[in-house]
Amino acid sequence: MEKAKYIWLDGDFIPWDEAKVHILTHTLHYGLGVFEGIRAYHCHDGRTAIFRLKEHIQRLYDSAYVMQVAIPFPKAQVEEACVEILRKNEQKEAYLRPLVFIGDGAMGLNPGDNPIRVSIISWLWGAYLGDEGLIKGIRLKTSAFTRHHVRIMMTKTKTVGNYVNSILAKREALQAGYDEALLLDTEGYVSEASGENIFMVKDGLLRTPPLTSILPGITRDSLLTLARDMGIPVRERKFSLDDLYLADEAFLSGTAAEVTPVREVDGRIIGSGTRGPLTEKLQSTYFDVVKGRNTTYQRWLTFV
Ligand code: PPE
Repeated sequence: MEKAKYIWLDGDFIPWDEAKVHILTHTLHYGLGVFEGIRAYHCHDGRTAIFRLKEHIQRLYDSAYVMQVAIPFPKAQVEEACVEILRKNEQKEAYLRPLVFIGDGAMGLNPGDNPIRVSIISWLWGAYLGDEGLIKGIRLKTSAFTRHHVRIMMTKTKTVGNYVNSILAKREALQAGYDEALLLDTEGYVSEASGENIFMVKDGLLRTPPLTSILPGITRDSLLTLARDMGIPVRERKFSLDDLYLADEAFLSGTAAEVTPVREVDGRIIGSGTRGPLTEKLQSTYFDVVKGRNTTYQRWLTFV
């Protein structure tokens, strides 16, 4: 990763190399922390726009609220810091990572009154699943690990510790020669990938699992809005692996992964084995929106 000049930590911009924490940092030991991933794009007119900043920061505060982690900054200040860090780092395009964590003080499972700390990091992050993946599609493997159950984890939060489940699944997929892992829910229905939501297309119908026990993806929400506005029929309902194997098209959505086509699942070729036509349409519309070429959705952009 290429270093930027500054990192925002607890209200101040400090040099990248000085953004360090103590080894007793509570989150390091027990995994209670919340985070976000946000992208800023270099627009066609030369400006930089952060995509759906308000929604990402709202989800950060929602995650923190559910996990009873009191963020010691007003939302507006964290939003402003996301804008400001891009200016300070002179980045036209970046991935922003706000992270809320519990600092050092008491050890043990009850964090007591350890300080709640907030940082924002910005760095250049290319295509999450590869440039080729964006065009040709990736190979997905169903994981032996099940997605978190709603009585085990707060599945709608972006909690640090939740991602151990994702890491286990991702590594398993990579070790088997696949690009990404698909996780099923505790009933065995398709839920989401290690770091993305999933969509499938069958007979012109766009399908995605409901928000029962998955991360309410902001990219997912954006694509559902775009699809509905384009007149594409959409259904948010559970589906099984055999539904997915028989799909005409499939793709993953996420801030990092953007819209990545899926060309194979567990050895079954999906549709024509390449990026499908509806996937391509949604993908190109998504890129037009985030890069400010499509002005209909300019309400989603925060210009830096
Ligand atoms: N599900 C999971 C489990 C998930 O982590 C993400 C984002 C999504 C769905 C899609 O959410 P959204 O970005 O709001 O559309 N994953 C982030 C983390 C990537 C990482 O490796 O770190 C991301 O895409 O930023």
